[in-house]
Amino acid sequence: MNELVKLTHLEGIAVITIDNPPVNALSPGVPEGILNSIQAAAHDPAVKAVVVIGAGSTFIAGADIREFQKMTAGEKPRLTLHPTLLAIEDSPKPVVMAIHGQALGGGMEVSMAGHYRVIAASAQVGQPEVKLGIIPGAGGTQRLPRLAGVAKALEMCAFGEPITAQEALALGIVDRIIDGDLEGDLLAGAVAFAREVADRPAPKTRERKEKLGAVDSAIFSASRDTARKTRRGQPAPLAAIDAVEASTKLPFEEGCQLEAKLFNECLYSTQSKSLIHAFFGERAVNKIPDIPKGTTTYEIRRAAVIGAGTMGGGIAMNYANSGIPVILKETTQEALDRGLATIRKNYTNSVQKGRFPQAVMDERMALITPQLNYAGFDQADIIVEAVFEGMALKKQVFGEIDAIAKPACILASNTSTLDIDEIASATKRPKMVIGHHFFSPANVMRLLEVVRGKATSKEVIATSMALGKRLKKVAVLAGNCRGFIGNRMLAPYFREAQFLIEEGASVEDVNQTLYDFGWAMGPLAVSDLAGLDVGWRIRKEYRHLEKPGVRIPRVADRLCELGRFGQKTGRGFSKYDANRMPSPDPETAALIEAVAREAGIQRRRITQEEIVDRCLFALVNEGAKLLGEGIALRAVDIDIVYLNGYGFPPWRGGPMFYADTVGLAKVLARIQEFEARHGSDLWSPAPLLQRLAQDGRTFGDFDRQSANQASA
Ligand code: ZOZ
Ligand code: ZOZ
Ligand code: NAD
Repeated sequence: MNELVKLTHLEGIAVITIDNPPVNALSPGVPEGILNSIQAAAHDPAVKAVVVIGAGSTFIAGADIREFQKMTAGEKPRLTLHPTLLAIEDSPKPVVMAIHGQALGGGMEVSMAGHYRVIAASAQVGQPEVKLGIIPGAGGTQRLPRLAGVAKALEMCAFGEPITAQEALALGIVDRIIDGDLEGDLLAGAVAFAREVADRPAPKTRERKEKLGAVDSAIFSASRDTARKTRRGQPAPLAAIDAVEASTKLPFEEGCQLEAKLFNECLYSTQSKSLIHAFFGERAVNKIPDIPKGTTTYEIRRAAVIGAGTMGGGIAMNYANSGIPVILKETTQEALDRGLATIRKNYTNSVQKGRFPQAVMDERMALITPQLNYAGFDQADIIVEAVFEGMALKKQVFGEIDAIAKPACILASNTSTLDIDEIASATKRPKMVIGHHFFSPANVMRLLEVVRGKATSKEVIATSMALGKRLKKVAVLAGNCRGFIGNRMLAPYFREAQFLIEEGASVEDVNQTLYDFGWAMGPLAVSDLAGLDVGWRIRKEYRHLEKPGVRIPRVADRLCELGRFGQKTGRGFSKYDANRMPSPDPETAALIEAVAREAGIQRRRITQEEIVDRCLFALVNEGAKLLGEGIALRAVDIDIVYLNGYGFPPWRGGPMFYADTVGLAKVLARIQEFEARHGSDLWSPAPLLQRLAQDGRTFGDFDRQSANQASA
């Protein structure tokens, strides 16, 4: 019917194949191709029924999201789906949707317009639009309740998680699972099904009512409560709930009109632009200009981790979770036992929450071999070092593992800030040395910052990026400098948070204001989570670089001197109970006042605006500096680091995207104000930021220009 949609025939069954690689997104032309094919089949007397199937690895992954980007950038909409879906549903010949891979978003909506659905056992279906800050826009919120029932439709549309083929069958969303993994099995099964139903009256989803009756309205308020709690600050889940509720109150067409109105409101919001930016950003970070796809990678079958502290234990869990056996080495039995007890506690929590059964926990625990020596390290394909932050210790450990590891073993450091090249210099194989910077809690945070030393080989980088995916992380490549991308920016962010408490804000003011901005945790809470002693060790490493007369934060060091390292000791900026719940610590408050007094700081009332601007723009300014230096490949890489490693609100798109939405001229002006007040040592504006602001450009423009130059 066109390039994207093909119509063929199999003895009385019309087969419509959507062929728009890589994921059969609904780009302009696809809905039209389906519509034309349906009409041709309707008019062909030889056709008894119709099968719609996807070519390649999936059915349909949804609307072409790039079209949404074009629309919000001012282009006229080129995509319409609703009329095509009505035409499918009104087809006089039964239409069977044959789903493999994924039927997501608009893909799920297409499938629900069919009269029947068959599905491969490994496939998934879902309405993930809310993850892009939008809601289903082609009747999904109206048809899904009619098929799955209101409660499940509500959950799927408001929270976006896909479901398995088996669940879809149990709910009545699909009619049959087709077994068989061979190419052609699904088509054969779908065609056979189509023959079975060819003579039956075809049920139209939009006319079905049996699952809409007797709905307890309490489910909507309960769902709104959950959305407000778990999707804090996001209107799209609430809009999805409104639209699903409408399916129980309005006729189908009116429900669709309300859905379309809400869809448009969501689509043209900054939140949706931010989340779509993050969606493509997560895919962009894999593209490294000098490391082409297909670069040889090392096989990773066995791993070893050194240090079973806050990070080492979590890193070992990541390997075990991915089925990779991992040795966990410590220096003392006590530290090893403590590390293992934390791992066990984390897994037990997950089992208790029903995340996976006890048997899975047992399998994972069995993959972790705790020990106090280097036995078996000669078999490891990768060794990850996670000992205390200190160059002398790191070099000692790297010297030791260099002597034991096989030549093809990757030697990775989880250092937060230290020079990867200097660490590599302790080995005879600097090309095998790389930073694998995980984030606390390492079993939870999705980021893996991969730090490239000057000698690191391309194969080691390519392996690290692929390994990130295997460990279910988002890997972002960073250059080697103090703190790389994430922590280099974190330093001024934490600095301002501490200055603000010295100047008059309370710990709770700072944490709450940034939590309200959308961060998963405030900065002082993150310091307590990571361990104040980690930053203390870092500051001691770099103390010789401090410039006399330049103000530095003092409170964290003073807490460390008192043995208050944060969550791990139950006290830090805040106090913690056994369940990590914080409460204000009056002793810390007194300490802060004492520090301020000693430094001659006149405490004053600090506004929330000042807290947000000082912390956020310190972050952005440092981001712009390291972007200008080439430490990050793109501004979006920085965004992905912050979204996945530090709990930055996804609906603000990351710090650089946030700065774009504020306007770089405004951001620069505020930084210049802070420079005038607090000095150039702390607040000199990044040259790149100045350039972009002067030219009226954005970090997004910078990325586009870099991409154009790379492809020229
Ligand atoms: O790609 C994974 C995925 O989850 N995709 C997005 C699924 C999604 O969110 N679908 C909903 C879209 S919004 C929608 O459909 C609204 C709606 O209700 C329609 C209403 C229409 C109303 C019109 C009114 C104006 C997936 C699980 C599918 C595959 O994962 P993989 O890891 O195998 O592959 P990826 O993620 O690396 O993707 C491969 C390449 O495909 C690009 N891509 C994926 N989904 C896309 C898409 N491009 C455009 N639109 C999509 N829906 C992806 O960017 C990647 O590209 P490259 O260049 O990096 O290779
Ligand atoms: O609040 C969420 C979050 O994302 N917080 C931000 C965390 C963050 O910023 N991490 C980065 C720290 S900095 C770092 O790692 C880099 C570094 O090198 C430090 C160096 C020092 C600084 C140098 C300066 C120059 C968080 C994920 C923590 C919790 O999520 P929620 O708020 O949604 O709460 P929950 O309770 O629903 O938790 C979600 C799942 O996470 C599990 N969990 C929470 N805290 C944990 C933990 N697991 C282990 N250890 C912890 N401390 C929790 O059990 C839950 O699990 P599931 O199974 O229910 O999903
Ligand atoms: P931690 O103090 O919790 O754990 C360090 C562990 O290493 C201790 O259990 C210690 O006994 C052990 N250790 C010391 N020397 C050892 C050796 N020679 N062999 C084996 N084990 C040894 O510290 P952490 O927070 O897990 O930090 C570890 C590393 O990870 C540091 O480089 C740190 O900068 C980095 N890091 C920390 C965080 C964080 O948030 N805590 C995040 C990312 C990276």
